[in-house]
Amino acid sequence: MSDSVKLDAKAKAAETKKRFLDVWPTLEGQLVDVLKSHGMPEDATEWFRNNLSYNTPHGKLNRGISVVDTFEILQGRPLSSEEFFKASVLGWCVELLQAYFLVADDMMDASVTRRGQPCWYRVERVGNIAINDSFMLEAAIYHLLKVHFRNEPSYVYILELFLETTLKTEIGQLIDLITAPEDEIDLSKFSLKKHQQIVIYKTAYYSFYLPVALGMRYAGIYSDEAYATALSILIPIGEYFQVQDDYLDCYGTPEQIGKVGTDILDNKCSWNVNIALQKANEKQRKVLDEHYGRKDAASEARVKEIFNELQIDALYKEYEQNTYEKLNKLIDAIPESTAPAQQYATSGNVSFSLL
Ligand code: DMA
Ligand code: MG
Ligand code: MG
Ligand code: MG
Repeated sequence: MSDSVKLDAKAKAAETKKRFLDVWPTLEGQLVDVLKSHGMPEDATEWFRNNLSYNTPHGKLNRGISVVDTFEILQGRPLSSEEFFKASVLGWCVELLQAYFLVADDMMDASVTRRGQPCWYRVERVGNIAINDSFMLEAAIYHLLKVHFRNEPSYVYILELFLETTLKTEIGQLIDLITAPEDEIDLSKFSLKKHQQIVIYKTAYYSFYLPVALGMRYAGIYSDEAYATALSILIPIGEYFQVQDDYLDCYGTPEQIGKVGTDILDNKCSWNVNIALQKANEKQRKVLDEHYGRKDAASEARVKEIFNELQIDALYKEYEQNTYEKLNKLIDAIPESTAPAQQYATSGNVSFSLL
């Protein structure tokens, strides 16, 4: 791509993000109105408004915007304002799904910060109410879908996509959590195979397949083959994305990732520890066995020392380069007949910058 085309793509992406963000206040207002229509007291409506605004619009928004991009690429022309709005509603529903998962995930992972602010359950007066708040973020999805999509031919397909993807993600969270028991640390139970299954279920489906499949459903695509093709490339991209999340849990700065890593303390079957287990000599393995998953900073530091000795960061860079090439090959192998109109694709090569 030439520099000017790249610049155009960047300017267009910034413009789309701005327009996408502009849709949010309308949706937030419609959701808060639900509580008002039930005659709820002011403190309840304000609580729900805070829940929505604290947890929904402050992320990277890649997932939500990806619905809009997919829909526009498939139309092969700029969207009307009505079309942009409706595709954005679907995008915001993906962001609400993400908010719902993250509020719960941060409680389950005992995390401290998210998107550069305290995790919702750690905000004053919230605590365990965050459990119900996460349910309300999920319920918000189905309210918005009913208001905006009930008369669309794609309505049932869209509902199915949200429901089935939610189940997959929850299965993923289940295996993530039971592979990381707090009181029974046994690193011999970890493997890269297990890790792959965890990350595909807990992350890849909802973060990568769901937004694209929603754009396709709304565009009226019915071919099973088209969804299978989308899945065949989006699941490996999602897997790569979660490997990067695992890597950054240890190697990213809080400023960079907006959160403080907890994977070592939490005994998580993460990419880093699986690679370390493959490379460790007997002495290093002993340190990992003794210190991984222990809830103290000194143990965490000992594990990080071993990761550094084993040069996990260099191994990650190698993995990243190989995966980038592999993913581009997978994309290039998709037959032209199933590829969308090229002139509206924002880039020929996928961009894997995920921060
Ligand atoms: C996140 O896995 C998965 C879901 C479904 C939220 P994670 O706990 O590694 O995410 P994070 O590092 O953002 O807490
Ligand atoms: Mg987490
Ligand atoms: Mg988690
Ligand atoms: Mg993580």
